[in-house]
Amino acid sequence: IVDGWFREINDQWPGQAMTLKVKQILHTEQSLFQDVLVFESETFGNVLVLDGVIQVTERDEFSYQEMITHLPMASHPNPENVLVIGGGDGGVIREVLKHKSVKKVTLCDIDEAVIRVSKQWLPLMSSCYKDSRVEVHIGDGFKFLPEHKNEYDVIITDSSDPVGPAEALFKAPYFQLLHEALKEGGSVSTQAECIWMHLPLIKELRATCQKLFPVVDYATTSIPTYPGGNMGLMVCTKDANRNLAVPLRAVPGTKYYNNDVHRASFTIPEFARAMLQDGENI
Ligand code: AAT
Repeated sequence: IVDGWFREINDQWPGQAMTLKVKQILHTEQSLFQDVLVFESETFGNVLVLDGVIQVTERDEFSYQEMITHLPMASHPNPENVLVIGGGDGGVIREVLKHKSVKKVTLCDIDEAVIRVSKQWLPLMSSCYKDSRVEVHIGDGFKFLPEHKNEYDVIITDSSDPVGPAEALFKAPYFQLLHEALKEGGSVSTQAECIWMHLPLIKELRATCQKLFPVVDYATTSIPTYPGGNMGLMVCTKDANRNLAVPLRAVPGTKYYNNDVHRASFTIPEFARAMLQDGENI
């Protein structure tokens, strides 16, 4: 923070940085895994930052959390048992619980500090922790999955970026574990970076997924406080006959997601489509 502005300077997005005006710092701590900061911003509400990287702001979090959740959930015929890896702020659980079919949602975040701090400073995301269908496990998603085979209808990986504790969550062995933890016909979605700067990583991730899942698709959502203002989501299913871009039902109480947005989100700009689908280099 310099002169009252938080700057998100990071090697993952060289030469650019989101800047937010700080009203007051609410919490700082070095947890076992990362540097945790919460501040109140001038125009984006409270902001959670891990290792210098913006995770959520109260103003625009719904765009990402609704999309990463409802793309796999609304295209699944009957999601009952759901797992969230990461997502300690609680926003994705809040979205999962909007589906009437859900009987249980388990959250596995590596860092208890994120959950604790979110309960205090991000109540609109974390209030769902009180719901009796929610179970919380503190631990590494990579270690949690091998103990859970053939168990979940949908698994959502709401992880931080591939530097630090989430690095393993972007590689092939993790996707193999996801595949094994899913029931027949299950789907996954994962945070999949930004077409403006991470196309090679996205392409590799997509190839990894295609080796395991018969259906793999890539969607994007618009979000001002993530790098490049655009966030990608990789969505895969074990059901060879499913079209992930087709929602099977409406979702109540959303602010970004609707069934038209669902269908449209899988249509991506030509430069990204060409590289991901035709293998053209940009
Ligand atoms: N809901 C949007 C916020 C996130 S949070 C990402 C979460 O992933 C953090 O709470 C972090 O503690 C958790 N996490 C990181 N690594 C692991 C792991 N190995 N196992 C389980 N949880 C993990 C996403 C922000 C995206 C940022 C985009 N620039």
